[in-house]
Amino acid sequence: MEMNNKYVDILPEVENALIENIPIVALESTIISHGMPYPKNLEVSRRCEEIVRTYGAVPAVTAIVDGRIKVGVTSEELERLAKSKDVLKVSRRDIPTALANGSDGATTVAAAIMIADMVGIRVFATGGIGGVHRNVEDTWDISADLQELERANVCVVCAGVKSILDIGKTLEYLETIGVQVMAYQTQEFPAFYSVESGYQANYMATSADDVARIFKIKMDMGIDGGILVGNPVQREYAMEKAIVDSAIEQAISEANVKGVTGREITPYLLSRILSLTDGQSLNSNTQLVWNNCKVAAQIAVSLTGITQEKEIRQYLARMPKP
Ligand code: PSU
Ligand code: MN
Repeated sequence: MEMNNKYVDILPEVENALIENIPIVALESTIISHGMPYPKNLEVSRRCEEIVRTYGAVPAVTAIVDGRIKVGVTSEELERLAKSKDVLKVSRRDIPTALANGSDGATTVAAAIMIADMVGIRVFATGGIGGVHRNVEDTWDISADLQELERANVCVVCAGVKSILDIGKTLEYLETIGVQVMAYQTQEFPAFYSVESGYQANYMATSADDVARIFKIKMDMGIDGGILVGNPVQREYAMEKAIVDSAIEQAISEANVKGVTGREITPYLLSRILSLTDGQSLNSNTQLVWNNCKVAAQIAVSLTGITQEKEIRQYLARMPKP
């Protein structure tokens, strides 16, 4: 997808990395503004950036600040996204509205990978992605994250999906839209807080190089769309299934009673699970996000080694300089 840079600010470090073919990992910001409480969210996202750097890539948090799309944020902007109560949750549909109104917006996975694809960033890390909700028959609630994976040429590293969602239906949906789902160094697609979900991934990726070489072939062939890598939480930080399940059941039934729906439901469930597990889930959430940043950076490094990324240079050449 082409983009008009009239609306986009690429941080100089990220722009330089694009020009020089230096590995980059895009990161979302809904997890910062709506997924974790302050100040833990700031601490976690700063560490995400550090980890990406440690493994040889440049981090690029995507967000909207004062109605401008940011690819890479400054330290001050990150702090504002973490602290402010006035940050919209922005998915694909919300981007033009947020820009028109000069809003601050935190990007979901959908918005983040759409933006990454526009500028030519090929690897992205998060905690968990959205998916098909459990009561989809009644609500038709399917996260826009899935459809964006059909379009954006981005490798998405996550720890699977939370069982607030219907994991089986989420995987079926991804199959229907042609998204390759890999489990990283394991057979099963992970379930965020737990290593096992009971569902096999379509492919077991043996290494970052393995993911990168497959992604490169997909790009060489012009097959649009992302690939999804499920990187399980480290066993020592996984949560006991019974504890997670009961917190999730309770959170979902509370949401039903309160009539929480639409864009509010995911943040509502995430924050309820957090308090119902006494913050225990926050620690596991934190660790798995960091682990995903590491693997994403390794994939980005591997991919950069085998790609020319001509299209990135073409994109930058198109951009009118002010
Ligand atoms: N699931 C999680 N943690 C998260 C999210 C989902 O386990 O932080 C966030 C991500 O930003 C994701 C978004 O893109 O919620 C999905 O929201 P929705 O279900 O409204 O599409
Ligand atoms: Mn939804």
